[in-house]
Amino acid sequence: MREPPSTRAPTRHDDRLIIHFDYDCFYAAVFEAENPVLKSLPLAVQQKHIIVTCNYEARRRGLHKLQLINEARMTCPDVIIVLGEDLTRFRNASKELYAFLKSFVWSQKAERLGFDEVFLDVTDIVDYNLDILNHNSLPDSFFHLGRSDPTLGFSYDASCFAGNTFPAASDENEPQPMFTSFPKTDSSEATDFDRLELRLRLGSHLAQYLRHQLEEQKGYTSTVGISTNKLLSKLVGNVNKPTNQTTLRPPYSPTSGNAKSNVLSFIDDHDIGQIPGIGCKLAHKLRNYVLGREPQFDEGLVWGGTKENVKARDVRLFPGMSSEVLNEVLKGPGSHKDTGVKVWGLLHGVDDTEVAKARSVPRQISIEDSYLRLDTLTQIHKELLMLTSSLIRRMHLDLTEPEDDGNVFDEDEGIKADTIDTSRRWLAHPRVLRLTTRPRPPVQADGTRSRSFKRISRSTTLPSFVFRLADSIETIAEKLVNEALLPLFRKLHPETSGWDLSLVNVAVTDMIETASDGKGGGGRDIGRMFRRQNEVLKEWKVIEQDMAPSPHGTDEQHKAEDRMEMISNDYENQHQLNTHKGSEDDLFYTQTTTVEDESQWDSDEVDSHIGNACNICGATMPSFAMIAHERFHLNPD
Ligand code: TTP
Ligand code: MG
Repeated sequence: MREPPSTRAPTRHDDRLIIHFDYDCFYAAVFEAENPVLKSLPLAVQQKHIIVTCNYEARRRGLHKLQLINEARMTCPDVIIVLGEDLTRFRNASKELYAFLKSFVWSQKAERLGFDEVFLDVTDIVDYNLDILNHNSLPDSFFHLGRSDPTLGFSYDASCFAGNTFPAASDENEPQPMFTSFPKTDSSEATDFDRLELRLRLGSHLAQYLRHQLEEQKGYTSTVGISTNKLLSKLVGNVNKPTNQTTLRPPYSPTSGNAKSNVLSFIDDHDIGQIPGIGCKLAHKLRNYVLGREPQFDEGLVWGGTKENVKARDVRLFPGMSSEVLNEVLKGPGSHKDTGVKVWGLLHGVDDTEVAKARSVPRQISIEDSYLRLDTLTQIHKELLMLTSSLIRRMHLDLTEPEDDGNVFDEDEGIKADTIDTSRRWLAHPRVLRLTTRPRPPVQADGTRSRSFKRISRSTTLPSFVFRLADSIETIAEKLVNEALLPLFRKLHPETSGWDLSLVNVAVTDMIETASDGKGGGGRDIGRMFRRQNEVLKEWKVIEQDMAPSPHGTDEQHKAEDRMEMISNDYENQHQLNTHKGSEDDLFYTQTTTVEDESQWDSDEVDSHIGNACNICGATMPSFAMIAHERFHLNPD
C-alpha cells in the first residue's frame, strides 16, 4: 500500500558534491599564523572577560572555549592571553583563506559562513574527473584541477575514500560497493549506490588535497565534511574534530537489500537544536510537541542538555508525524506556510539550499559594541560617532577600489582615518542605514533583571553625502550622526530618559553594485553615480519599523518576532544564530532588508551582553557565550 504523500520521505537531490570547511581554533590560529612560536604554547583569545577560543596546547591543558578568564588562569597559570576584540585581523585572514579555497572552484559557488566556515560546491569538477576516470586502474588515478592544463592536479587512489567516513570503514555490517573497479558511470550496470559512492570518494580526495594545501600554504588546519548538500556536509564534518575530514557514505536511501539509509542513521542521532535550519524557536516548539509539555530551560537545562534532549528521530517517528503536522505545530502569525515541509526535509537530511556564488562586495556592513551602562544622550552621541567612523572606514575598505587600475585594494595598507582619497571609486552603494539597539530590561521588584536579548531597530535612506570621498571620515560621521542617526535614535527611544542600552549597532545594507555600470567609466563619475542612486531610490521607499520597546510587546513587535522566526529558519543564518549570538539574540529586519542581507559575513559584531548571568554558576558573560557555557556545565567533557 502506498504511504500517504505527507509521511513519505521528501525527495532528495543527491547529484551535488558539497565540501564544508571549519577552520580549527580560528581566532587562535590567526595569532599563530602571525607568530608561529605561539603554536607550541597555550594560547587563549580574550573578548570582554571570557576566552572565546584557545589553541590545542591550551585545550590539552584543560582550557576550553567560552571560559571565564579567571577560571582559565587558575586552570593553566602560564596561558598566554591575547586580546581579540578588534576583529580586523580575523576578517582579513577569513577573506584570505576564502579567496584561496574559492580559487579551486570552477562554479564560483563558494560561500562563507561567519568568519571561519566555507562551503564549496565542487559538483562540476568532481563530475569532470568522474567522466575521465580510468575504471581499470582506480588506485592510480589523477585528479585534474583544471580543464585546460592536464598537468594541474594530484595523484590519488579512487578505489577508496580519503580520510574518515561515516559510518567508519571498519564497520562490516555496512553495505560495500559491488565493484572494486567501477563500471562507466553511464553504464546500466552501475547502480545509484555505486555512482554516489564513487563521486563521494572523488570528493573526499579533493577535500583532502584542499585541506593539506590550506595547511601547507596558509598554515591553517581545518575540519571538513563531504556530502551532497550543505546540511549534511556541515554536520558530518563534526564527527571527527579537529584537523580531520569525514565523508557521509552511501546508501543515502534505503536499499533494496533493506539496508538503512546512512543519512537517516546519521541525522536521527542529532538533537533537533543541532540541526542547521531548525532555529531555537522552532526547536522549542518541536520539543514542546514531542514532550507534551514546556521544556525546562529555566532550570539550567538548555537545549542540547540531556534531560530535555529531543532527537531528530523522536520528531520524525512521533506517532502521526508528517509535513502537514509539522506545518501546524510550527505555524505562528507571519510564519512561512511551508516551514513544516522544510523541517520535515531537514529531519530526513534533505536540504536543497544552493551554495551561494562568490560576491565581490558584502551584503551589509555593520558595526556594534556592547555596554555595561549607556543611558545618557551625551554618551549615545559619543558612541554613535565612534561606531559611525568605524563604519565609514569599513565602507571605504570594502566598497571602494583604486580608480586607475581597478585592482583589488590592498587591505594590508588600510586607509587612514582622515585620508582624503578621491582616486578611489565605489564598487557598491548601500541604500539603507539601520540603527539597532538592545534596551536593558528594568530591574524587577525582587531585584533581578529578566534576561532579554531583544533588539529593536529603525532604518532610513542612507544620505548620499556619505559617498563623498573628498570629505574626511570624521566630517561625514558627524553629519551622519546628527542628520540621520540621532533622529532615528529619537524615534526608537522617544523618552528622553529612563532607558539603558546594552548594545548599539549601526549598519548599512541593501547594496547596489555600481562597478559594472559600464566598462572603463562605471562608477568613476561621482555625479552620475548619485544621479543613478537617486533614480533607484525614487522607486524605493524605506519602510520604518515601529518598534518602540514595550513591556508587553506591541503588534509590530510580535510581527517582527514572527518574521525573525522565519529568518531563523533560514540555513544561512544558523551559524550566527546558533554560535555567535545566542539563539534569541537576533536582529529585527525592516521590510527593505532581505534574509540574505543578514548573512553578515562582514559585520563587526562583538556581541557581548555583559549583564547576562549563567543560571548554573552565576558567572556573567556575553549572550553569545551563554548557551555554550551552560552546555559546558551539563557536559564538562
Ligand atoms: P568556532 O568554530 O566555534 O570555534 P573555533 O574555530 O575557535 O574552534 P573549533 O576548532 O572548535 O572549531 O568559532 C570560530 C571563531 O569564532 C572562534 O575562533 C572565536 C569566535 N567565536 C566568538 O567570537 N564567539 C563565540 O561565542 C564563539 C563560539 C566563537
Ligand atoms: Mg572553527
